Amino acid sequence: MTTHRAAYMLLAEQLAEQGIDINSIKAILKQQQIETPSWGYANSGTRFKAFAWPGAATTTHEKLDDAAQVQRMTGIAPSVAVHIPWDTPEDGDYRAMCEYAEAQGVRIGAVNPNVFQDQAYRLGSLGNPDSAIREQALDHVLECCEIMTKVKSNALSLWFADGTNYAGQDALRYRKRRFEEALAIVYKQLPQGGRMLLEYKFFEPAFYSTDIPDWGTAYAWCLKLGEQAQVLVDLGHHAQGVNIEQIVGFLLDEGRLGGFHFNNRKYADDDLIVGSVNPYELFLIYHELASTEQGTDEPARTCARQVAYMLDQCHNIEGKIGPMIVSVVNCQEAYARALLVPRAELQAAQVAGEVLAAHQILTDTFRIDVRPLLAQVREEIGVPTNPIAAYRASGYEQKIAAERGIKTSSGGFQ
Ligand code: RM4
Ligand code: MN
Ligand code: MN
Repeated sequence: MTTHRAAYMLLAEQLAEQGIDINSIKAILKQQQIETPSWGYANSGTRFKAFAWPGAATTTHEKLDDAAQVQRMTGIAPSVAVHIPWDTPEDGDYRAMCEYAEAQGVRIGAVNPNVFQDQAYRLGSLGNPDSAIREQALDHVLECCEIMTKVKSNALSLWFADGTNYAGQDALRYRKRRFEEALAIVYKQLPQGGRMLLEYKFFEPAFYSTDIPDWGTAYAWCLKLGEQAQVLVDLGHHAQGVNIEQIVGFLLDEGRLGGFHFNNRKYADDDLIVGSVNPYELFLIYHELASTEQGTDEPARTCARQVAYMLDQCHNIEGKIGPMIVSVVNCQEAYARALLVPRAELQAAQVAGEVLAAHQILTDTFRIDVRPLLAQVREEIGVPTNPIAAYRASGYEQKIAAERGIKTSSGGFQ
Protein backbone atom coordinates (compact mmCIF):
# COMPACT_ATOMS: atom_id res chain seq x y z
CA MET A 1 0.00 0.00 0.00
CA THR A 2 1.50 3.31 -1.02
CA THR A 3 1.62 6.21 1.43
CA HIS A 4 -1.27 8.22 0.02
CA ARG A 5 -3.72 5.33 -0.11
CA ALA A 6 -5.18 5.51 3.42
CA ALA A 7 -5.81 9.24 3.12
CA TYR A 8 -7.30 8.73 -0.33
CA MET A 9 -9.73 6.07 0.93
CA LEU A 10 -10.81 8.31 3.79
CA LEU A 11 -11.45 11.18 1.38
CA ALA A 12 -13.42 8.86 -0.91
CA GLU A 13 -15.57 7.87 2.04
CA GLN A 14 -16.16 11.47 3.14
CA LEU A 15 -17.09 12.50 -0.38
CA ALA A 16 -19.44 9.54 -0.77
CA GLU A 17 -21.29 10.74 2.33
CA GLN A 18 -21.82 14.04 0.50
CA GLY A 19 -23.03 12.17 -2.56
CA ILE A 20 -19.85 12.83 -4.59
CA ASP A 21 -18.44 9.84 -6.48
CA ILE A 22 -14.66 10.04 -6.37
CA ASN A 23 -14.31 7.92 -9.52
CA SER A 24 -16.12 10.49 -11.63
CA ILE A 25 -13.88 13.22 -10.17
CA LYS A 26 -10.80 11.18 -11.04
CA ALA A 27 -12.04 10.65 -14.59
CA ILE A 28 -12.35 14.43 -15.06
CA LEU A 29 -8.95 15.09 -13.51
CA LYS A 30 -7.34 12.64 -15.91
CA GLN A 31 -8.53 14.84 -18.79
CA GLN A 32 -6.98 18.05 -17.45
CA GLN A 33 -4.27 19.63 -19.61
CA ILE A 34 -1.86 22.49 -19.00
CA GLU A 35 0.33 23.81 -21.82
CA THR A 36 3.81 24.96 -20.94
CA PRO A 37 5.64 27.83 -22.68
CA SER A 38 8.81 27.11 -24.67
CA TRP A 39 10.26 30.43 -23.51
CA GLY A 40 9.97 29.37 -19.86
CA TYR A 41 12.71 26.76 -20.35
CA ALA A 42 15.27 29.29 -21.56
CA ASN A 43 17.23 31.92 -19.71
CA SER A 44 15.30 35.06 -18.98
CA GLY A 45 15.64 37.88 -16.60
CA THR A 46 14.48 41.09 -15.12
CA ARG A 47 15.03 44.53 -16.59
CA PHE A 48 18.31 44.47 -14.73
CA LYS A 49 19.87 41.09 -15.38
CA ALA A 50 19.22 37.81 -17.17
CA PHE A 51 20.75 35.18 -14.89
CA ALA A 52 22.19 32.18 -16.68
CA TRP A 53 20.88 28.90 -15.26
CA PRO A 54 23.00 25.75 -15.64
CA GLY A 55 21.42 23.62 -18.35
CA ALA A 56 18.80 26.17 -19.39
CA ALA A 57 17.58 25.41 -22.91
CA THR A 58 18.98 27.49 -25.74
CA THR A 59 17.49 25.67 -28.72
CA THR A 60 13.91 24.71 -29.48
CA HIS A 61 14.89 21.04 -29.35
CA GLU A 62 16.18 21.53 -25.82
CA LYS A 63 13.01 23.40 -24.85
CA LEU A 64 10.93 20.54 -26.21
CA ASP A 65 13.10 18.01 -24.35
CA ASP A 66 12.47 19.91 -21.11
CA ALA A 67 8.75 20.22 -21.75
CA ALA A 68 8.70 16.45 -22.36
CA GLN A 69 10.31 15.97 -18.96
CA VAL A 70 7.51 18.02 -17.36
CA GLN A 71 5.03 15.82 -19.20
CA ARG A 72 6.76 12.63 -18.00
CA MET A 73 6.59 13.84 -14.41
CA THR A 74 2.98 15.13 -14.48
CA GLY A 75 1.17 13.43 -17.35
CA ILE A 76 -1.02 16.50 -17.87
CA ALA A 77 1.30 18.85 -19.81
CA PRO A 78 1.24 17.33 -23.31
CA SER A 79 1.69 20.52 -25.34
CA VAL A 80 4.15 23.38 -25.66
CA ALA A 81 3.41 26.94 -26.81
CA VAL A 82 5.95 28.37 -29.23
CA HIS A 83 7.03 31.96 -29.73
CA ILE A 84 8.07 33.01 -33.22
CA PRO A 85 10.86 33.90 -34.06
CA TRP A 86 12.38 32.68 -30.74
CA ASP A 87 11.45 29.16 -31.87
CA THR A 88 11.98 29.53 -35.61
CA PRO A 89 13.94 26.45 -36.73
CA GLU A 90 17.29 27.34 -38.29
CA ASP A 91 16.44 25.37 -41.42
CA GLY A 92 12.89 26.70 -41.47
CA ASP A 93 11.52 23.17 -41.24
CA TYR A 94 8.50 23.47 -38.97
CA ARG A 95 7.24 20.03 -39.84
CA ALA A 96 10.49 18.52 -38.59
CA MET A 97 10.15 20.57 -35.40
CA CYS A 98 6.67 19.20 -34.96
CA GLU A 99 7.86 15.64 -35.53
CA TYR A 100 10.70 16.11 -33.05
CA ALA A 101 8.18 17.26 -30.42
CA GLU A 102 5.98 14.25 -31.06
CA ALA A 103 8.95 11.89 -30.80
CA GLN A 104 9.62 13.31 -27.32
CA GLY A 105 6.01 12.80 -26.28
CA VAL A 106 4.69 16.35 -26.60
CA ARG A 107 3.03 18.38 -29.32
CA ILE A 108 3.15 22.01 -30.38
CA GLY A 109 0.38 24.14 -28.93
CA ALA A 110 -0.36 27.82 -29.41
CA VAL A 111 1.67 29.85 -31.89
CA ASN A 112 2.69 33.25 -30.48
CA PRO A 113 3.94 35.84 -32.97
CA ASN A 114 6.48 38.29 -31.64
CA VAL A 115 6.02 41.83 -32.88
CA PHE A 116 7.74 43.57 -30.02
CA GLN A 117 11.45 42.94 -30.32
CA ASP A 118 12.52 44.38 -33.64
CA GLN A 119 14.02 47.83 -33.74
CA ALA A 120 11.24 48.76 -36.13
CA TYR A 121 8.63 48.34 -33.40
CA ARG A 122 9.79 51.26 -31.24
CA LEU A 123 6.43 52.95 -31.76
CA GLY A 124 4.42 49.78 -32.00
CA SER A 125 3.45 47.07 -34.46
CA LEU A 126 -0.12 46.89 -35.78
CA GLY A 127 -0.78 50.25 -34.14
CA ASN A 128 2.36 51.95 -35.47
CA PRO A 129 1.79 55.34 -37.10
CA ASP A 130 3.99 54.22 -40.03
CA SER A 131 2.05 52.05 -42.48
CA ALA A 132 5.21 50.26 -43.68
CA ILE A 133 5.90 49.02 -40.16
CA ARG A 134 2.27 48.01 -39.69
CA GLU A 135 2.66 45.98 -42.88
CA GLN A 136 5.84 44.32 -41.54
CA ALA A 137 4.05 43.34 -38.32
CA LEU A 138 1.02 42.09 -40.23
CA ASP A 139 3.20 39.96 -42.49
CA HIS A 140 4.76 38.32 -39.46
CA VAL A 141 1.38 37.55 -37.87
CA LEU A 142 0.12 36.14 -41.17
CA GLU A 143 3.25 34.00 -41.44
CA CYS A 144 2.31 32.63 -38.01
CA CYS A 145 -1.08 31.61 -39.40
CA GLU A 146 0.79 29.50 -41.96
CA ILE A 147 3.05 28.09 -39.26
CA MET A 148 -0.07 26.97 -37.38
CA THR A 149 -0.89 24.63 -40.24
CA LYS A 150 2.66 23.29 -40.39
CA VAL A 151 2.81 22.51 -36.67
CA LYS A 152 -0.85 21.39 -36.48
CA SER A 153 -1.76 24.10 -34.01
CA ASN A 154 -5.27 25.45 -33.65
CA ALA A 155 -4.44 28.56 -31.65
CA LEU A 156 -2.93 31.86 -32.69
CA SER A 157 -2.12 33.60 -29.44
CA LEU A 158 -1.75 37.35 -29.84
CA TRP A 159 -0.17 39.79 -27.46
CA PHE A 160 0.93 43.28 -28.47
CA ALA A 161 3.35 45.54 -26.64
CA ASP A 162 1.72 48.44 -28.49
CA GLY A 163 0.86 51.66 -26.78
CA THR A 164 2.22 55.10 -26.08
CA ASN A 165 4.33 56.54 -23.30
CA TYR A 166 3.23 60.15 -23.46
CA ALA A 167 -0.02 62.02 -23.81
CA GLY A 168 -0.20 63.41 -27.32
CA GLN A 169 2.38 60.95 -28.66
CA ASP A 170 -0.18 59.46 -31.06
CA ALA A 171 -3.88 59.65 -31.85
CA LEU A 172 -5.61 57.13 -29.60
CA ARG A 173 -8.62 56.69 -31.86
CA TYR A 174 -6.51 56.11 -34.93
CA ARG A 175 -4.43 53.51 -33.13
CA LYS A 176 -7.68 51.71 -32.40
CA ARG A 177 -8.68 51.79 -36.06
CA ARG A 178 -5.29 50.51 -37.21
CA PHE A 179 -5.63 47.54 -34.90
CA GLU A 180 -9.15 46.77 -35.98
CA GLU A 181 -8.18 46.83 -39.61
CA ALA A 182 -5.16 44.56 -39.16
CA LEU A 183 -6.89 42.08 -36.87
CA ALA A 184 -9.71 41.68 -39.39
CA ILE A 185 -7.15 40.70 -42.03
CA VAL A 186 -5.49 38.22 -39.67
CA TYR A 187 -8.83 36.73 -38.70
CA LYS A 188 -9.60 35.87 -42.30
CA GLN A 189 -6.28 34.05 -42.65
CA LEU A 190 -6.79 31.74 -39.68
CA PRO A 191 -6.48 28.14 -40.79
CA GLN A 192 -9.61 26.01 -40.81
CA GLY A 193 -10.70 25.39 -37.23
CA GLY A 194 -8.09 27.80 -35.92
CA ARG A 195 -8.83 30.21 -33.11
CA MET A 196 -7.48 33.68 -32.45
CA LEU A 197 -6.77 34.24 -28.75
CA LEU A 198 -6.54 37.93 -28.00
CA GLU A 199 -4.58 38.94 -24.92
CA TYR A 200 -4.88 42.23 -23.07
CA LYS A 201 -2.54 43.95 -20.65
CA PHE A 202 -3.16 47.18 -18.84
CA PHE A 203 0.39 48.52 -18.92
CA GLU A 204 4.01 47.66 -19.72
CA PRO A 205 5.99 48.25 -21.79
CA ALA A 206 3.78 51.24 -22.68
CA PHE A 207 2.92 53.38 -19.68
CA TYR A 208 0.56 56.08 -20.88
CA SER A 209 -1.80 54.08 -23.08
CA THR A 210 -1.91 50.45 -24.12
CA ASP A 211 -3.74 49.52 -27.32
CA ILE A 212 -5.46 46.45 -25.84
CA PRO A 213 -5.60 47.49 -22.19
CA ASP A 214 -8.39 45.33 -20.81
CA TRP A 215 -10.72 42.40 -21.38
CA GLY A 216 -13.52 44.70 -22.47
CA THR A 217 -11.50 46.02 -25.41
CA ALA A 218 -10.41 42.50 -26.37
CA TYR A 219 -13.99 41.28 -26.06
CA ALA A 220 -15.40 44.12 -28.17
CA TRP A 221 -12.93 43.34 -30.93
CA CYS A 222 -13.60 39.61 -30.73
CA LEU A 223 -17.30 40.33 -31.21
CA LYS A 224 -16.52 42.34 -34.33
CA LEU A 225 -14.12 39.71 -35.66
CA GLY A 226 -16.24 36.60 -35.35
CA GLU A 227 -16.76 33.46 -33.31
CA GLN A 228 -13.24 32.13 -33.74
CA ALA A 229 -11.86 35.15 -31.88
CA GLN A 230 -11.78 34.79 -28.13
CA VAL A 231 -10.25 36.56 -25.18
CA LEU A 232 -7.11 35.29 -23.46
CA VAL A 233 -6.79 36.06 -19.76
CA ASP A 234 -3.22 36.41 -18.49
CA LEU A 235 -3.44 36.54 -14.71
CA GLY A 236 -0.56 39.01 -14.47
CA HIS A 237 -2.20 41.57 -16.71
CA HIS A 238 -4.60 43.13 -14.24
CA ALA A 239 -4.53 45.98 -11.79
CA GLN A 240 -4.49 45.17 -8.10
CA GLY A 241 -7.85 44.15 -6.73
CA VAL A 242 -9.42 43.24 -10.06
CA ASN A 243 -11.82 40.33 -9.66
CA ILE A 244 -10.47 37.95 -12.31
CA GLU A 245 -12.96 35.19 -11.58
CA GLN A 246 -15.76 37.61 -12.43
CA ILE A 247 -14.15 38.36 -15.80
CA VAL A 248 -13.86 34.61 -16.34
CA GLY A 249 -17.53 34.12 -15.50
CA PHE A 250 -18.60 36.89 -17.87
CA LEU A 251 -16.52 35.66 -20.79
CA LEU A 252 -17.60 32.06 -20.27
CA ASP A 253 -21.24 33.04 -20.28
CA GLU A 254 -20.71 34.90 -23.56
CA GLY A 255 -18.80 31.94 -25.04
CA ARG A 256 -15.73 34.12 -25.54
CA LEU A 257 -13.20 32.86 -23.06
CA GLY A 258 -10.42 31.45 -25.22
CA GLY A 259 -7.65 30.65 -22.84
CA PHE A 260 -5.41 31.49 -19.94
CA HIS A 261 -1.87 32.52 -19.38
CA PHE A 262 -1.39 31.39 -15.84
CA ASN A 263 1.21 32.97 -13.60
CA ASN A 264 1.40 34.65 -10.25
CA ARG A 265 0.51 38.28 -9.69
CA LYS A 266 1.65 39.99 -6.55
CA TYR A 267 2.34 43.37 -8.11
CA ALA A 268 1.84 43.10 -11.87
CA ASP A 269 3.10 40.84 -14.64
CA ASP A 270 5.35 38.91 -12.25
CA ASP A 271 5.40 35.78 -14.42
CA LEU A 272 6.22 33.57 -11.43
CA ILE A 273 4.75 30.27 -10.23
CA VAL A 274 0.95 30.34 -10.52
CA GLY A 275 -0.79 30.00 -7.18
CA SER A 276 2.37 30.68 -5.22
CA VAL A 277 0.94 33.80 -3.57
CA ASN A 278 -2.78 33.51 -4.14
CA PRO A 279 -3.91 29.88 -4.30
CA TYR A 280 -7.39 30.93 -3.19
CA GLU A 281 -7.79 33.20 -6.22
CA LEU A 282 -6.68 30.36 -8.49
CA PHE A 283 -9.26 28.09 -6.83
CA LEU A 284 -12.00 30.69 -7.35
CA ILE A 285 -11.08 30.98 -11.03
CA TYR A 286 -11.20 27.20 -11.40
CA HIS A 287 -14.51 27.15 -9.56
CA GLU A 288 -16.02 29.32 -12.31
CA LEU A 289 -14.57 27.01 -14.94
CA ALA A 290 -15.46 23.73 -13.28
CA SER A 291 -19.00 24.74 -12.40
CA THR A 292 -19.57 25.93 -15.98
CA GLU A 293 -18.07 22.91 -17.71
CA GLN A 294 -19.93 20.52 -15.41
CA GLY A 295 -23.16 22.50 -15.74
CA THR A 296 -25.78 22.65 -18.47
CA ASP A 297 -25.76 26.29 -19.62
CA GLU A 298 -24.86 26.77 -23.27
CA PRO A 299 -22.81 28.23 -24.93
CA ALA A 300 -20.89 28.60 -21.66
CA ARG A 301 -20.39 24.88 -21.18
CA THR A 302 -18.98 24.29 -24.66
CA CYS A 303 -16.75 27.33 -24.24
CA ALA A 304 -15.45 26.07 -20.88
CA ARG A 305 -14.61 22.70 -22.41
CA GLN A 306 -12.48 24.31 -25.11
CA VAL A 307 -10.49 26.71 -22.94
CA ALA A 308 -6.75 26.60 -23.67
CA TYR A 309 -4.94 26.37 -20.34
CA MET A 310 -1.43 27.68 -20.70
CA LEU A 311 1.34 28.83 -18.41
CA ASP A 312 3.13 32.07 -19.27
CA GLN A 313 5.99 32.14 -16.83
CA CYS A 314 9.72 32.76 -16.76
CA HIS A 315 11.72 31.70 -13.75
CA ASN A 316 14.96 33.50 -13.13
CA ILE A 317 16.25 32.38 -9.74
CA GLU A 318 14.59 29.02 -9.01
CA GLY A 319 15.55 26.89 -11.99
CA LYS A 320 13.38 26.18 -15.01
CA ILE A 321 11.80 22.74 -15.02
CA GLY A 322 11.18 22.40 -11.26
CA PRO A 323 9.02 25.57 -11.06
CA MET A 324 7.16 24.53 -14.21
CA ILE A 325 6.23 21.23 -12.55
CA VAL A 326 5.16 23.04 -9.37
CA SER A 327 2.96 25.32 -11.50
CA VAL A 328 1.28 22.41 -13.26
CA VAL A 329 0.66 20.76 -9.88
CA ASN A 330 -0.79 24.00 -8.46
CA CYS A 331 -3.29 24.13 -11.34
CA GLN A 332 -4.12 20.49 -10.75
CA GLU A 333 -4.79 21.09 -7.06
CA ALA A 334 -6.94 24.15 -7.77
CA TYR A 335 -8.99 22.22 -10.32
CA ALA A 336 -9.38 19.20 -8.05
CA ARG A 337 -10.72 21.39 -5.24
CA ALA A 338 -13.04 23.22 -7.62
CA LEU A 339 -14.47 19.88 -8.75
CA LEU A 340 -15.25 19.02 -5.13
CA VAL A 341 -17.47 22.05 -4.54
CA PRO A 342 -20.94 20.72 -3.68
CA ARG A 343 -22.61 22.76 -6.40
CA ALA A 344 -26.23 21.89 -5.68
CA GLU A 345 -25.76 22.76 -2.02
CA LEU A 346 -24.04 26.01 -2.98
CA GLN A 347 -26.82 26.98 -5.32
CA ALA A 348 -29.46 26.25 -2.68
CA ALA A 349 -27.65 28.49 -0.20
CA GLN A 350 -27.31 31.22 -2.83
CA VAL A 351 -30.98 31.11 -3.80
CA ALA A 352 -31.99 31.18 -0.14
CA GLY A 353 -29.80 34.22 0.41
CA GLU A 354 -27.71 32.34 2.98
CA VAL A 355 -24.64 34.50 2.54
CA LEU A 356 -22.42 33.00 5.18
CA ALA A 357 -23.41 29.42 4.41
CA ALA A 358 -22.68 29.91 0.70
CA HIS A 359 -19.35 31.50 1.45
CA GLN A 360 -18.45 28.73 3.84
CA ILE A 361 -19.14 26.05 1.27
CA LEU A 362 -16.38 27.52 -0.85
CA THR A 363 -13.91 28.10 1.98
CA ASP A 364 -14.49 24.61 3.38
CA THR A 365 -13.87 23.07 -0.02
CA PHE A 366 -10.74 25.14 -0.46
CA ARG A 367 -9.39 23.62 2.76
CA ILE A 368 -9.70 20.02 1.55
CA ASP A 369 -6.32 18.35 1.12
CA VAL A 370 -6.54 16.98 -2.42
CA ARG A 371 -2.99 15.70 -2.56
CA PRO A 372 -3.90 12.05 -1.79
CA LEU A 373 -6.57 12.21 -4.52
CA LEU A 374 -4.05 13.55 -7.03
CA ALA A 375 -1.46 10.96 -6.00
CA GLN A 376 -4.08 8.31 -6.77
CA VAL A 377 -4.90 9.90 -10.14
CA ARG A 378 -1.19 9.93 -11.00
CA GLU A 379 -0.75 6.33 -10.00
CA GLU A 380 -3.64 5.39 -12.26
CA ILE A 381 -2.25 7.27 -15.27
CA GLY A 382 1.23 5.92 -14.68
CA VAL A 383 3.20 8.99 -13.63
CA PRO A 384 5.06 9.59 -10.36
CA THR A 385 2.73 10.15 -7.39
CA ASN A 386 4.92 13.07 -6.30
CA PRO A 387 6.12 14.80 -9.49
CA ILE A 388 8.34 17.31 -7.74
CA ALA A 389 10.20 14.73 -5.67
CA ALA A 390 10.43 12.46 -8.71
CA TYR A 391 11.92 15.26 -10.76
CA ARG A 392 14.54 15.94 -8.08
CA ALA A 393 15.42 12.26 -7.96
CA SER A 394 15.43 11.85 -11.75
CA GLY A 395 18.91 13.30 -12.25
CA TYR A 396 17.59 15.26 -15.27
CA GLU A 397 18.67 18.59 -13.80
CA GLN A 398 22.25 17.35 -13.32
CA LYS A 399 22.26 15.72 -16.73
CA ILE A 400 21.29 18.85 -18.67
CA ALA A 401 23.60 21.01 -16.55
CA ALA A 402 26.52 18.73 -17.46
CA GLU A 403 25.58 18.34 -21.11
CA ARG A 404 24.53 21.90 -21.89
CA GLY A 405 26.59 23.90 -19.40
CA ILE A 406 25.95 27.54 -18.63
CA LYS A 407 25.13 29.66 -21.65
CA THR A 408 24.51 33.34 -21.34
CA SER A 409 22.18 33.63 -24.29
CA SER A 410 18.63 34.25 -23.22
CA GLY A 411 15.34 32.81 -24.31
CA GLY A 412 13.75 35.90 -25.59
CA PHE A 413 13.92 38.85 -23.26
CA GLN A 414 17.31 39.79 -24.71
C1 RM4 B 1 3.84 39.44 -22.33
C2 RM4 B 1 2.60 38.62 -22.57
C3 RM4 B 1 2.75 37.61 -23.67
C4 RM4 B 1 4.09 36.93 -23.68
C5 RM4 B 1 5.20 37.93 -23.53
C6 RM4 B 1 6.55 37.25 -23.53
O1 RM4 B 1 3.75 40.14 -21.13
O2 RM4 B 1 2.20 37.99 -21.39
O3 RM4 B 1 1.77 36.60 -23.57
O4 RM4 B 1 4.20 36.33 -24.94
O5 RM4 B 1 5.01 38.66 -22.34
MN1 MN C 1 0.87 36.30 -21.51
MN1 MN D 1 2.66 38.91 -19.53
